[in-house]
Amino acid sequence: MQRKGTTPATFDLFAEDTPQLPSQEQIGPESFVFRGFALPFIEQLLPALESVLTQAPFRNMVTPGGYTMSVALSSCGEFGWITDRSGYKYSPINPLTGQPWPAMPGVFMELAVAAASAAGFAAFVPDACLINRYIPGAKMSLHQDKDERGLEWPVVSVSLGLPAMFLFGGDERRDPTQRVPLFHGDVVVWGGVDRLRFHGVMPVRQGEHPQLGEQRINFTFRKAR
Ligand code: MD3
Ligand code: FE
Repeated sequence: MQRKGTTPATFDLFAEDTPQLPSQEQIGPESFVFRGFALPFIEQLLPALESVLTQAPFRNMVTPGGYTMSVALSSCGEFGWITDRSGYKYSPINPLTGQPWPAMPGVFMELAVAAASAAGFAAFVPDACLINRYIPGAKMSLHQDKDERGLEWPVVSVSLGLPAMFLFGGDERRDPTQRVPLFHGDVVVWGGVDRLRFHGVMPVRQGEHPQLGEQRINFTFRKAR
């Protein structure tokens, strides 16, 4: 997957189809893609991520249906997202360590607040950041995010590493989906009428990212309570 904005611009006199980063796209009435929005934060973001993962390592969770997710998960902030035999929920304790989740690093919070505000959601203070890791082949099936109590708040997502094709559906599982490619540094904000739309991620393709290697990492910032 080649990102348009990274092709050399030499003699490109008609460059309107090769937007420079950062740029903004609207994919729903209240959903926005901010291309490259996380790039100015990267130098601080990656060491903060390392520190979180040392305290709360990734694990492949098993759904209540007995299916082991191909996406590995961790969390930071006041609440993390867990599954057990009884279902999915937010918990202040990491069941793997018996400890509270690592605090949300300052740079994570700054990035989430800035992106929400750029999309018109003022005063967004997330209390949970879910961290997903996709190795090549990993995918996320079409689903809704509705375990949060504060559905009036948006979700902010940050994509790092290998690119992925995001699937954005409608309010019903059977509704058609639009495909949105997401690249290293892209930030997406979903809120309002788009908050309960079905969405998923197609299997991540084999590749090697210069900074993150053979993986895609996605942060989703939410207000869980
Ligand atoms: C649209 N993660 O963790 S982030 C998830 O790339 C999840 O890892 C995907 O879906 C990923 O639940 C996609 C994008 C996302 C997150 C929440 C949404 C899109 C959303 C909530 C409502 C609508
Ligand atoms: Fe989701």
